[in-house]
Amino acid sequence: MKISLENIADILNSEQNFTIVTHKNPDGDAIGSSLAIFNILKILGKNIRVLCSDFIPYNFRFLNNNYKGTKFENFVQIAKNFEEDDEESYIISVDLASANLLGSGLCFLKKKINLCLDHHSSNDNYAESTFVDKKAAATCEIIYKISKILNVSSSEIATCMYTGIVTDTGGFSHANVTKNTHKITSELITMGANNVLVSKKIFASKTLKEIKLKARVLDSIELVLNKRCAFCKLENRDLEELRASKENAHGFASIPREIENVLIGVFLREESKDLWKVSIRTEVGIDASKICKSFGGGGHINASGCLIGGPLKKVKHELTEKISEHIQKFLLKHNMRKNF
Ligand SMILES: [Mn+2]
Repeated sequence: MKISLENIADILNSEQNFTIVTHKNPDGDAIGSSLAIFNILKILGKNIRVLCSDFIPYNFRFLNNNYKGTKFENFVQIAKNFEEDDEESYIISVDLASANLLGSGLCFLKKKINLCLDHHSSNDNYAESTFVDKKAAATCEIIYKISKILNVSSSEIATCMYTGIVTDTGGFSHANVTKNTHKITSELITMGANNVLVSKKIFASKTLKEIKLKARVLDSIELVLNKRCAFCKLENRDLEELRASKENAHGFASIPREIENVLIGVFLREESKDLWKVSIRTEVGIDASKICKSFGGGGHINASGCLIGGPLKKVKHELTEKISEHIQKFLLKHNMRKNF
């Protein structure tokens, strides 16, 4: 069932106990929107907790200064305890396109979500009430609108929302940025968002291990389909050799698309033996979520993901076949030459 922002504000005012959940492998928007709502509801005097199946990457932990409930590091533990908890709670999901993305720690909540706030075009309507704004660059843009209706603001809330927007737009560089995104961002800075701190933590706080992992990713780049598609990868072997963990392996998905003339960039990360996490980034006019959907995944129009099983060679072959169709269609539409 669809719900209006006004009705959402009414619910936040009338309910007392809340649980916020978001997707596994949380990104800046998942964390920013969870904690923005947390801070809003705290001001409204509510009981609230935030749950996530996975740990929060270390470079987002600066946001937990105001998170008095529990430490981020304990999210996984809280999720486990919560299962035995019988306390009535209104459950809100943020930035969660499908209940399957809750991850193993929270899958017991799959059918219990009361309200979903999201901006993914692939949202599959799993919640009792759903508000999806496909034009919003980040879920945090939606949370911002709710905070305006509730007339609640603080610099902590603004910093959380700013984090979600700056990460989901790749530092305001993706095609999802609208004039509204800039308008909201400007108002967030007026509200006291610490934009300098956020940019420093997100774009300039990499560990040496992360930079060395990035070197491996760069070294693996391979161009196919007449240099219109680029692949790169990170294997578990790379992590082992550099004594790095999966936590250090983030922010690589956009790399292959940075190459001139590449229309589709693919980053492959080895999840486990013969299982690859695929991140696809596309040029405007090519639907990444369609490509990923054919492999059981989804996401945004220019940034999507899926999981594909099998040896690397087979996975790359399957992806190349599918990607080739999309590139040919794009080139034809734009009267560009195709040589493959
Ligand atoms: Mn998002």
